Amino acid sequence: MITLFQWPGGEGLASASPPCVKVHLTLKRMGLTYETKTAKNPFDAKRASATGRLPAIDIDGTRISDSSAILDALQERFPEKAFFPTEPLAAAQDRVMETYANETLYAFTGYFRWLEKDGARRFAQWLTEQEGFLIGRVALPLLFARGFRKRLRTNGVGLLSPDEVCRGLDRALETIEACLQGGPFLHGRDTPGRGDIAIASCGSSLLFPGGMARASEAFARRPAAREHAERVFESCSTEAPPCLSDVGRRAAAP
Ligand SMILES: N[C@@H](CCC(=O)N[C@@H](CS)C(=O)NCC(=O)O)C(=O)O
Repeated sequence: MITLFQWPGGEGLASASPPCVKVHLTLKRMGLTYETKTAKNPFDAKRASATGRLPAIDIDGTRISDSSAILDALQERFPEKAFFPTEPLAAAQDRVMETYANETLYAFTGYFRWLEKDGARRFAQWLTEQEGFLIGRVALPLLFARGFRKRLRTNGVGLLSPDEVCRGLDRALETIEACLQGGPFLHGRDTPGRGDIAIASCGSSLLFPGGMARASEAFARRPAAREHAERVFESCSTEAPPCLSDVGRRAAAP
């Protein structure tokens, strides 16, 4: 029995949270059956996860928090279904890219959701439409946004201007495209690894909900990175969310 505790999603994306999407895609690619429990507020998350953060997972009664620890546990528990590279150099490159997504791309996602003007307006609008947004007279996710903003400032990304973050995102997408030379997946591989999945999860979250202007512009300039994200979803038997294809359509429009 596998239960995934996650944040809500919508608009064709299983969760608005990149690490939750990462675990979804991994479970799908491994062909494992699981149920999901969706937190509506930080209290639900605190009950579900020792860290108060999601994703968390129950595998045969053991609760694990943190997406990378969850992928390790899945690989250990179901070695015959694991698909990550195991040859030492390829496995190391795969983990480096996963960490790059977890740290760098994830921080950019937070910036566009909580600090950049257009992105924060769209994300707040999406949040207000979610069930459980209000408890009593308090808009919980907005209180919870304070924690995110504080963490972004501590990490340094929250102190940057939108132009600086857009340049950083451009460089990150350029880096991803360089690592895609020679194959459909990172480092010339024919199948996705944990790095591919982590990057596609952050990429789709950067564009979620649809219409995030400046993140979309960055992706429109980097078609190989966007197409890679779509390919990763498909390789995990999951339809890519429209926020990814919309960028491609807009970029192709005269
Ligand atoms: N490194 C963790 C990050 C998990 C994480 O920060 N999740 C966010 C949502 S994307 C969360 O639950 N935040 C709640 C909070 O910070 O209170 C992972 O990969 O699972």
